Amino acid sequence: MAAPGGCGALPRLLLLVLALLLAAGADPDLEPDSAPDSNPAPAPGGSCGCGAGRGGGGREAAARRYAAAQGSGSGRSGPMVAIPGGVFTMGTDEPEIWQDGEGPARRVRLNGFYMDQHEVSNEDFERFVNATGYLTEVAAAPWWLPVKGANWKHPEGPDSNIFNRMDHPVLHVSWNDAVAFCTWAGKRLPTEAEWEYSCRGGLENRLFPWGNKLQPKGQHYANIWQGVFPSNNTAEDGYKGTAPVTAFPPNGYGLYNIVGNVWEWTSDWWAVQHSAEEAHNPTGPSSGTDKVKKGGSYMCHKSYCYRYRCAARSQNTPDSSASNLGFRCAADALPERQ
Ligand SMILES: *[C@@H]1O[C@H](CO)[C@@H](O)[C@H](O)[C@H]1NC(C)=O
Ligand SMILES: *[C@@H]1O[C@H](CO)[C@@H](O)[C@H](O)[C@H]1NC(C)=O
Ligand SMILES: [Ca+2]
Ligand SMILES: [Ca+2]
Repeated sequence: MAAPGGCGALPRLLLLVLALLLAAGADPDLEPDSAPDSNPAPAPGGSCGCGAGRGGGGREAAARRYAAAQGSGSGRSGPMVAIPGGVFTMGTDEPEIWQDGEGPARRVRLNGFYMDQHEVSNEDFERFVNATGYLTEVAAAPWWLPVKGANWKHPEGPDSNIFNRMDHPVLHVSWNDAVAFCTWAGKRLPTEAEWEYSCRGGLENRLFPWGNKLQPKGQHYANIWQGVFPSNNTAEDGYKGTAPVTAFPPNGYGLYNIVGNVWEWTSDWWAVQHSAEEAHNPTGPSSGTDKVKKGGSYMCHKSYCYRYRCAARSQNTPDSSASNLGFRCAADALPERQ
């Protein structure tokens, strides 16, 4: 079995691990800290006895919390950029990871909209939690906590904190949490098409937001993984984990870290078949089980997760959260309070 994205030089052991994980249906980008699917085994020793998966109770509770968060505030999160309407080529006819549904290339027409200039930061999210008392899905699932004790305030478990990284992206937030935040801020999640159009920054047919070369003139343009995964993270780009949300040069639309740093939730349901017909403001399938995430993360390397490209995509269930998955919001009009 070939690892997605091509992996000529991978050691045999890593290939074997990959093959096992793929066979087990794990997320192929091999992200060890990623939340499992929506139906993990209950925490060892943790006896909730409820028999529900992580989404059990969570889904309904999240809906309740989301409803509670609605209408409780207007725009109070990071600055937005006006993205001009236009037509662009979404996806690619030269997919690097064909099973992700990167193709076909298709013309998509979008109305103008606004996009957060950067990923939602810990500070942004704390302002939201302070104002609403919102509990994230992970924090609201007590039986889940003993597994690692990780949540947005304690990204690596109970002994960790975010005090010295308030300007880093918020982590361990589910799709439902992201929707709650954007709604509170007077915004919404971007569609996959809006996200990809934003990523391309006005360039056509390029791999990355800045062009086709990963490191023009040797410079790093995104926070990804350098070194041998998973044993040796050399952090050549300056960051072993997340970076501040405004690190690295912005793209043509003035957007930071649109690829790399953390994956970003979009509003679309996941599917891998797409019509080649031109579309106008597409919003994806009307239903599904997973939501589309875009942009790759600080854990991505070409050898196993070549997904820090604008056309690349992956998915998680809406109640999943992970140490490398965040979001940014979009809007049709600027919220009243910036
Ligand atoms: C949230 O509330 C705490 C406690 O009042 C305060 O110290 C902190 O600065 C607030 N955070 C933000 C982002 O406003
Ligand atoms: C990690 O990779 C760097 C650069 O290739 C190398 O200098 C270093 O010795 C490696 N460290 C380990 C623990 O393998
Ligand atoms: Ca890095
Ligand atoms: Ca990102």
